[in-house]
Amino acid sequence: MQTTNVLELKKQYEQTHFELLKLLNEQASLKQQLKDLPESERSQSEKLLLAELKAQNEAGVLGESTMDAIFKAVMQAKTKEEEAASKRPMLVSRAYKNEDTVIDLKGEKVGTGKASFVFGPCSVESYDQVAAVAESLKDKGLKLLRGGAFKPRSSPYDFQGLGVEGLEILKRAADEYDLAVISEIVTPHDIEKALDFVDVIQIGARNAQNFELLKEAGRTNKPILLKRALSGTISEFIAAAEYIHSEGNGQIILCERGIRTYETATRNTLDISAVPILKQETHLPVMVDVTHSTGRKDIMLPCAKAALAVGADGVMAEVHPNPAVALSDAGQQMDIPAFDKFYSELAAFQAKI
Ligand SMILES: [Mn+2]
Repeated sequence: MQTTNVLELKKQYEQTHFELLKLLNEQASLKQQLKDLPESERSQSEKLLLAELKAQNEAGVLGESTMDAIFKAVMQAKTKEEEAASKRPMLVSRAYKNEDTVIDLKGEKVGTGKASFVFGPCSVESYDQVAAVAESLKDKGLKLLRGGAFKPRSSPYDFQGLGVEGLEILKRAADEYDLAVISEIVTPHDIEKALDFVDVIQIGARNAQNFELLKEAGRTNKPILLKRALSGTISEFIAAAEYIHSEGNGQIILCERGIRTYETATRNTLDISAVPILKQETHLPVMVDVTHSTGRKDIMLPCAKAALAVGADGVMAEVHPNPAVALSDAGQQMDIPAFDKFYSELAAFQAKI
């Protein structure tokens, strides 16, 4: 090959790069102008386009899989506008909103840096049972009462909760003792019903990726306490909160409740590092449920202290006036004297940090 010929070929080769880029830009510009048209109406389907392209390229030198790869990359090319949209920070993220979200529950402000406490029985069983715990909360100057009316149990033959009757009991006790109620709702069609009874709707670990339930909760203006899924990663947890926020409700409390690991010494493994990560990544209050994460009364206090030490906005634990006869989680609920001791030691620790 003659030198001049090579120089000419090199020039032509280089020129194709510019032509290709120019064409790609033109294509993106046309796509932008057609953006209000549904994708199916902009051109033939990608499949037909590719088939036609391959037919035209029969005499070409590009290999078939290379053609496929180039075609795919070209079709996925984003305009500046599309690129910016895909990088938009999530509504729950610190990048989107830097200041902490504070949630006011009948005067108890969650997310200010001063920890809040949520206590109550696993399941609502009777008015007297709930009232005994409510009275104990009131004596301590506490404000947040939990109790399960709808119980998503691992077995369908286990106690499923009192349902609406349970919500009525919680509401009555909350009114009488001036408390705010947190209770779990398990199906989208019960959300509206719950609005009359509860101050906070809990979405439990088993439903943390029930996206229709999350969206329905997002369409209310009730604060939501969202638990981490049984085997949920932190990013899945944040995405679940985003499902709620994306529908308009930004009043979300995240609750770390332990994750499933190979460890059997505890019911779940309390992921204490999730607390500072969630505080860093999101602007939402973060609580720690020490009952379901540990499943052990003997280590609940040190774990609750650890939660406060790493910056949790609150601690949740189960209390039952007579745990031995509880219809669910009998082994891990504190009785009232144990609760008194637990709370006084935790409050003393809180005062020191
Ligand atoms: Mn429980």
